[in-house]
Amino acid sequence: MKVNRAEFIISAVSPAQYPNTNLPEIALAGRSNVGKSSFINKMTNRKNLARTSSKPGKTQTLNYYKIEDKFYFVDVPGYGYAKVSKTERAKWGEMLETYFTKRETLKAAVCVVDFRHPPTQDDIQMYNFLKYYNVPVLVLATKADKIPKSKWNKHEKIAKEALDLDPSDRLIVFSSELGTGIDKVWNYIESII
Ligand SMILES: Nc1nc2c(ncn2[C@@H]2O[C@H](COP(=O)(O)OP(=O)(O)OP(=O)(O)O)[C@@H](O)[C@H]2O)c(=O)[nH]1
Ligand SMILES: [Mg+2]
Repeated sequence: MKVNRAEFIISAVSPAQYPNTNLPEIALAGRSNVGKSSFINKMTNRKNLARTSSKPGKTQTLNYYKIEDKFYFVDVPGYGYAKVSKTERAKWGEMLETYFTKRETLKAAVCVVDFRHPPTQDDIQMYNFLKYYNVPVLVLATKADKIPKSKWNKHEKIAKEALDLDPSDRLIVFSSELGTGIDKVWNYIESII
């Protein structure tokens, strides 16, 4: 898909604020600072559509981006960020649970993991949570530019094994720096929306 139109729509916290257009949605899930917002920018060929930061915890709400009037990317706040209070964490959990379990227009979750390291306990938990609620998952192993290509196969195998990846779910190696994997991700998105 060649993206001509991509626009920020709303920062939502509760279902009343979700758009009611019935367009399909693809949500980004992953550890804070892993590269979810950078993924959205790379896919839409925009520098600053989704706010990115070297400081973790930038995305705090469900941020909706409408792509070509065809679907939404939903940027979801990341997990594993230490400096949040118990109350904030509980609010975050409730917001995600409501979204992932009840949103009928949700077509798939992109589970973003850091390709340099094995998936964390939080990554595994998020993946299992999505599987439990029957959300189709694309595992996006990002920051691939940070490791040599000769190690990609090994890292891919480790990631799939750690997640116990369902044969119906795909893993795509990605880099927001180099654009690695963009075409594969577009093919995936176009096949599900
Ligand atoms: N080298 C490299 N750096 C990346 C890549 N993707 C993201 N980054 C960097 O990682 C940092 C975090 O990226 P974000 O996209 O803001 O991460 P996020 O997952 O949206 O983080 P939160 O909003 O805090 O949940 C930024 O400094 C990005 O430039 C990548 O593919 N390669
Ligand atoms: Mg973000």
